[in-house]
Parts: sequence; structure tokens; C-alpha cells
Amino acid sequence: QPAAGATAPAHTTGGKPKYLTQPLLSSIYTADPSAHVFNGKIYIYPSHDIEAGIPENDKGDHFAMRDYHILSMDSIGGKVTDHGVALDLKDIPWAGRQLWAPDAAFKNGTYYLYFPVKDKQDVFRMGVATSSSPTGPFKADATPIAGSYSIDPAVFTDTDGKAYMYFGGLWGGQLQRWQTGKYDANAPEKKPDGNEPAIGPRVAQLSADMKHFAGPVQEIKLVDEAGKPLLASDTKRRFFEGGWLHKYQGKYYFSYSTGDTHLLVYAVSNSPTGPFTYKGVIMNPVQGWTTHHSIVEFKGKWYIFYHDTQLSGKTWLRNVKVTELKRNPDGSIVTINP
Ligand code: FUB
Repeated sequence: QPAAGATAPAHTTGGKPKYLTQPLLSSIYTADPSAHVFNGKIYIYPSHDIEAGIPENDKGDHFAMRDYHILSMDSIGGKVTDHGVALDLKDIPWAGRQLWAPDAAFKNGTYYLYFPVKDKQDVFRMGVATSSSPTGPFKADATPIAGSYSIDPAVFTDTDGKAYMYFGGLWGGQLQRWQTGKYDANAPEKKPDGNEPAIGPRVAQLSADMKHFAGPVQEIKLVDEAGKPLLASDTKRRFFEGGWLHKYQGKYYFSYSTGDTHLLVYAVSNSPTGPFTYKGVIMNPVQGWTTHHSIVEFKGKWYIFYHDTQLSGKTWLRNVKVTELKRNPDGSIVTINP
């Protein structure tokens, strides 16, 4: 555990309010923050990083998280409350190991927590758990979402009420093992990496009960300004993991991490399922290997939640942060240097 104490003091560092430069919480390690506004309050659904004593490797075995804690804030810069354990690995009947980056949604009085975890065969699947409170406790369904795979679910509900799950992650996230539509345990971990189109993130519409895929899983096309697919070798622009969808002035912004090049970037479309045209960098590399974010509007301003390793200096013991997301008049996003 990090040192005791916690939340966002009201001082400044380098002319910026401290809450825009310091971890939101220091009593536990948190990462992969999916932020939502429910009932006028901010709720953050992060991973809960722990020291599991597992050596670091490219498959991410050292990210051996076992539960989720949900955080809330009345305002950006206000007190951060840790609501304790909302879901534990031991209470998910089908789960094996590694509770990775979750997300949440709300519909008709029920809160939904979506989470990736390896099943007992060591294959990542997506689970869903429900609660009548945004902070849980959540009760997990007995089986994973049928047809789900890989990691990093992000659920977006459009203005027409249709909800979509975006997901996928390379290397340890196993997305490269699903290229034939079936799980291939022998697929090379770091391929493709040449001049073939990059592996795309996935999207599936959710059913009315928010617990199933309503249709087939589709691969999202990410293209350049000329409409050409981004290539696997284009590691500063291609999708790696940590997708997020937000809508701004009628356009769909799909943002994601480039993984081994450590950028947060974005692409824009007129449709929630793409194709999305690459537009640029949202955030330059943070301290640490992984970078993972969410974007949310709160009281007329836009914010990006992300993580780095300021508290620990270790790639697997991260801390969540927030800063303002600014746009140019044409809707393009101003690059942040964290
Ligand atoms: O937290 C485990 C994994 O690290 C997430 O699923 C990825 O997005 C990366 O942040």
C-alpha cells in the first residue's frame, strides 16, 4: 500500500492547482480510470493495482489485480471518496485471474459494471455485474458476456438510447489471438507488426438489458486522412488498448492508447461504429509503461482522467489523475504534455 493520507489538497504546483498535477488518491494504487457523471456527481471506475510479487513481462502477468474500488467526487478538485471493495474476484463464479480495466453504465435504475478478467482457461472475457448504487456492491452474472473476449471494455450510450461496448487490447490483452474469430493460443504475441493493416479495436451493440451483445462483434476501421487503414507498423498511431468513445458536437471521438509508443491518440467519425479517421495526439507519454484514459463532460467543461506511476515509480502500481481537456474551435483536441 502507498503511504496513508489521500486526497487533493487545494495548493498549487508550478502555477497549476494541485489537483491537476497530483494523484487523486494515495491510500491505494489505482489505474485505468473510467469516469462517469451520475446524478450530478463524478464516479471513477478504476483498476485497483496491487503488489502481487509477479515478475514483469510483456503479457502483463504482474498486473494481478483482485478487486475493484469505486471513487467519487462532488467536484473536480474536491474530496475523493474511496467506497471500498465493490466487487471481488472470489465472487465472480467463472473468473480465474487478473481483474483489469473496468467501465460502468446506468440504465433504468440499474448500474452496470463491465470488467475483463481471465476465465479458468486463462482467456480474457468480459463480465457484467449489477447494483442499485453507482458505488456497489456489484453482483456478477454467473457467466461472461457470450461472444466477448480481450480487455478494456468502454460502454457508450448514444443520444438515441443505443449502447455500444468498445473493447480490445494487444499483447497481454490477447486481441491478436482472435484474428480468425476463434481463440488461437499459439498466435505470436507481438504480431502483426509489418505493412499489413493493424488489428482494429472491436465494437458490439449491447442488448436492451445491457447484459448481452445484441449483434455481431465488429472490427473498427481506423484510417488516415486519405482513407487508408492504419498499418500495424505505424506504432505511433495504431490501436493498442484502452479505447474510449465520447460524442462532441454530433461527432464520435474514439480515443485509445498506442501501448508500446505510450501515446493517447484519437480518431473521429460520423458514426459510432466508424470508420474513424485518425486526428492526432491527446496526451504525450506519462511516467510508466501503460497509459489509459477516459473523457467526460462535467458542468460545461471536459476532463480527461488518466494514470501514471508518480507514487511508486513501478509500472504496475499506478495512480489516477485528472486534467482539463481543451479543444480548438474546429473540435480538434489540444495535445496535453502531462
Ligand atoms: O490495468 C491492466 C491493463 O493495463 C489495462 O487493461 C490496460 O489498458 C493497461 O492500462
